[in-house]
Formats: sequence, C-alpha cells, structure tokens
Amino acid sequence: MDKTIDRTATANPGDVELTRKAAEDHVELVADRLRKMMPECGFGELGTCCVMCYMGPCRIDPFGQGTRAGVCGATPDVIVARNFLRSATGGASSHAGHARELAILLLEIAEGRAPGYRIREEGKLLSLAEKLGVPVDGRPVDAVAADVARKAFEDFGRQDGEPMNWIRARASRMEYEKWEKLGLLVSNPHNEIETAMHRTSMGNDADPLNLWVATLRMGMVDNFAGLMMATDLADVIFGIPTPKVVTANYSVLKEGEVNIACHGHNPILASKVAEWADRLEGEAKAAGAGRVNVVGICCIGNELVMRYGIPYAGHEAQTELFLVTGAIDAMVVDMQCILPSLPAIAKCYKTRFITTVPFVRHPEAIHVDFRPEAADERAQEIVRHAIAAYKERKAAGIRPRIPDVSSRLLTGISVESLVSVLSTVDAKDPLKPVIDAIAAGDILGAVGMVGCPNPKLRDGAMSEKMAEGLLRNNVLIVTTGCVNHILAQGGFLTSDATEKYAGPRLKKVLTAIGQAAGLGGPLPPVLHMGSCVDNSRIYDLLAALAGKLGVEVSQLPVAGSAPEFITEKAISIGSFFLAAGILVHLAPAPRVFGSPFAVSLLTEKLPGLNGGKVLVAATPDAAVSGILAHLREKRQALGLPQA
Ligand code: CUV
Ligand code: SF4
Repeated sequence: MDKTIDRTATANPGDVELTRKAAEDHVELVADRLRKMMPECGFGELGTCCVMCYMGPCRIDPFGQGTRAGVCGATPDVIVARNFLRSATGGASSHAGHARELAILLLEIAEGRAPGYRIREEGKLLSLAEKLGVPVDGRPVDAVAADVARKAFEDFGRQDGEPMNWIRARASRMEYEKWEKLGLLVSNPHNEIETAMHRTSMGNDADPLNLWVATLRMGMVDNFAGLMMATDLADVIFGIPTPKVVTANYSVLKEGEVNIACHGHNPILASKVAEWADRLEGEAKAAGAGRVNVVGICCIGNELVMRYGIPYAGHEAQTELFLVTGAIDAMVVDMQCILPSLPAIAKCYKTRFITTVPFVRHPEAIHVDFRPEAADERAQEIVRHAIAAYKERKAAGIRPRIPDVSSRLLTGISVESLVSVLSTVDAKDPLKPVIDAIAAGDILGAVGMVGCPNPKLRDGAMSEKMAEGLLRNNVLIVTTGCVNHILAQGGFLTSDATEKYAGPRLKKVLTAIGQAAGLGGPLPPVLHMGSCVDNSRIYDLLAALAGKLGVEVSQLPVAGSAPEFITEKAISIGSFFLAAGILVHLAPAPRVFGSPFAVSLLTEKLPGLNGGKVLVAATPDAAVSGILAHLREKRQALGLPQA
C-alpha cells in the first residue's frame, strides 16, 4: 500500500480518521486505486475510444494526429454520440428497472400476493389513478391499485407508438406540446432501450444528430419510466415523505448494538429490514446487544430517511470506510452503486455482506434471495445474520472505531410537504411566497444539486464549495442523491446554515418561512428532496412553479448540477433535464470533447432549440459563476430585476 500520499484533504474528519485506519489495517480504498490508475486514458476521456466491434478497438485523436476515423469509417462525432447514448441507456435501464419492480409489487399487493406490504397512501393512489384514466368511483382500493400497476405494464409492453401513459398523465400541457414538437414523446421504454442498443452497434446509425436526439429520448425514458414512475409508486406503497430532523454521519453507528447498513436503492428490501430490526430486538438483547440499529447508505439512505427518519449514514465514496469502522455486523445491498471491493473489506472485519438481487451478486457475498412474496421471512433471515455476526465479532475481539462526527439535517421535503410548509405563509396560494420572492429577486434562482460523490473531486470539496458560493448569491438549493449526504455532513441542511451561508435577501425569505411554519429558526437553505429517483420531485416542483407563472420550465431561472457525478444514471437524468430545457452543470467533464459536433450541439445549438445546455466546470468558482450568469440571463428574458 502506498502510504506516501496524503489522502486527508476532505472536509469530513471521520473520513480522515478512517482512511488512516484503513492504511493500518492494510485495506485498499477507492482513492488508492484511483491514484494507481492515473493517468486515465485520454481517448476514453474524450469519448473517442470505440469497442463496438472486433475490427477495433479504435481510438481517434481529435486533434488530427493519426487516423481520422475508425476502421469502419466512424468519425469521432459518431463514436462520441454512440458512446454517450449507450451511457444514457445504462442509466435509464437502471431507473426503469427500479420503477418496474415497484409496479410489480403494487400488483402483488393488490392481488394479495405480497402480504408483507400494504398501500399507505390511498389519496396519492387515487389521484394518480385519475391522472392515468383509471376509474376510481365506488371501486375497492385494491382494484384501483391493480389497474394503476397495469397502466405501468402497458407502457412497458406498448407497440402502438402512442406516448407512454406516464407522460400523458404526468406532463403539463405546455411541456407535453414542447416535447411533441421536438419528437421526444417516447412510447415504450423497453423498445427505446432496445433501439438504442441496436442503432449503436456496428454498421447502424451514423448520423450524430439522430443519435443525440435518441439520447434526449432516453432522458425522457429515464424520467417517465424511471424516476417519476418510481417516485409515484414508492409514495403510494411506502408513504409520502414528511419533514423531520435526523442525524447523519459516522456516529449513527452504535457500539454495543447490532449495526446493519442498508445500501442500494429500492425501498422494497430496506423497509422490511428496518421493520424486522425492531421486531427482533429481543433476539438482539439475548445476544448481548442493546438493539438492532439500521442505518442507510447512499440512495437507500435517502429513501429511508425521507420517509422514516432512519439514521442517515453516508455516501458511496464512504462505503468502504463504513466497513473499516469495524462496527457493522451486516451490510445488506440490493442494486446499483455497490462497489465490487466491498465484500473483501467486509471479510476483514467479519462483517456479513449480503446481496439480495439475482443480478447483483458477488462470489464472496452471502446471497439471500429476497422476494416480496416472502419478504418477512427473508428480512428476518437477514437480521438474524446480523445478530449472529454480532456475537461472532465480539468473540473474535473486533474493536470498532466509530469517528465521533455527527450532524443534524432537516429532511423529508416532498412537493406535498413543501406545499404544506408554505401554506403556513399563504394558505390559499402556497407557492405564491416563493414565486414572489423569485420575482422580486430575493431568491435569485434555484439550483438542484444532485448525484454522486466522485473521489476525483472529493478532496477539493467541490459540492460544499459550490453550495457556499450559490447560497451567498441568494440562490436556493434543492438536493437529491449522494450529494445530499455530503451537504448534510457539511451542516448545510440546518437553520444555522441559513445564518451562516445564505445571502441577506435569501436569509430574509427563509427566516420568514421558518417563523410562519414554527420551525424555531429559518428554513434551511438547502432542501433535501430525496434519492436519485426523487429528481422527479424537483421536476414536479419546477413544473408547478412554471405553470403558475404561465411559462415553460425552460424559462425559469433554475439550473441542475451534478457536481461530482459518477454513474451512467447521472448521464440519463442529465439527458432528461436537457430535454426539459434546463441548464445542466457537470463535473467531471462528460466524454464528449472529442466531438466538435457534440460540443457545439450541447453548448450552442440546443440552447437555441429548447433551452437545454451543458455547462462543464470542474472548479467550484467556475461552476458558480457559470450558473449565476445563466440564472441572470433567464431573469432578464423574463423581465425580472437582477437583484
Ligand atoms: Ni442513486 S447514483 S452514488 S447519487 S446512490 Fe450514491 Fe445516489 Fe449512486 Fe450516485
Ligand atoms: Fe472501430 Fe468502427 Fe468497430 Fe468502433 S465500430 S471498433 S470505430 S471499426
């Protein structure tokens, strides 16, 4: 292990402490492997490496050195467009899979085949049903639920070319018409995914523009067959998030308790593990532990904290470090963002690493075949694994080291809960105070900070510094995904943060709302709206604001930022926000710079077409000033004062 390099620059002292412990314990971390990988491949970074067929691999220097096209004749513009579309397809597939599992669960609940689950939000089910054209009057809830699930399956099987049910039901008229004009009304997510894979394989689509339109369409798949469907159905089954104040960071792990870390994405598994953790407290006590303590990592942490207030552990770049604490008895995962390095590290500390999904396995993991029909049995099995591990680990003399770092955060901001908070200010027209504040310039604009924690940018505290810069300039921030773990650990989701970071005009607005809502302090300047799939909540909020103003979403002074993105899911989410006509800031740089066509499309042509635009900026200062310039431009176009 290379000990000469200082890996201690991140803002979280817990990360520093555990990184040292990892070195002492001879555990290799993401940051170590990243360093060994340097320099990363320049062709890959530019997007001009192609492995689509076996005449290659081909790599093309965009600066005119060497060959100008792949063996097949594909130009850098074609290669970049194909590669990018495949990334967006990977992301959209993940989100569509997530949503489809929830649709299956809803049908199972309706038909009595998933006794461990129930419908918690009848009101949301009925309003969703009405939007989908499912009759509700006088019908039993289960019958309505079954039909709502069937509407989802209809989308996944549709061959008539008509727009998805979920788009027709959930897009506003104005946004729908915009997408209709642009040819972005997708019909069947699976067909779109199939066609994307087909057209990008060797010897098919060689028109860069056609390929980029397919990427925007993949963004539509991501939002409507993924994010929005998943959020709608998860709220129906697991509840609409409500505001609550909870604890985050390493200190959520408890010595003397059985610690279970849930990691992954879909609440189907983790909600059950959390339930059985409570119900098996007696067995934990018999094993000499206080209780079973469930904490949430990554996006499942977001799902669990938003709805149930379950302790909010940390983000993806900390998953290895959480194991290095030696305090976790079982890490239970479902899907997405599970580093393949984890099971070996778990072994070092006799932590049981449990996979649960048939297509997310690891040779060194324990596999529990989790299915909704047998959810209660399987969840008990998982919790008992953790209790057994607790005894074993105690006997083996494993000494945990839990960094004494903790922070508080306000979480649980759904559109519904935000509206109810704001209705304390204006009961008749809850969104009016926000719109007035934006119009007056007290809120300059809003930015959705979303996505992952990238070790390439973590040492520079990219997300924290960007948040600081935006807040000082009176920009309101909403967050989802792992960025929210970062910002929570940095103390940005508290009333104190409003005092500390918000510009004077933003502070005034947030203080007034906090007072009216009886929060005992200002509303935090960063609002936690959930997991990656909950980006649909951000979009719903924007659509509601735009609707009230009578403008398109693309005209609002807002932007999206994935300041440290890692996954293909961030690419597909970003593609949706581009389709919606919103500025998307990305760091690290997306792999498009090998294609002059792509650069001009994403930074010059698309803005003129629908407002969508990509901003690439890898330093906080450049990102903040680029975003501020954009917000000011949008304000000017609407005739709003510059503040
Ligand atoms: Ni979906 S995608 S790392 S933000 S969960 Fe965290 Fe969460 Fe993964 Fe990125
Ligand atoms: Fe090379 Fe063309 Fe094959 Fe890609 S598809 S590997 S560019 S020959």
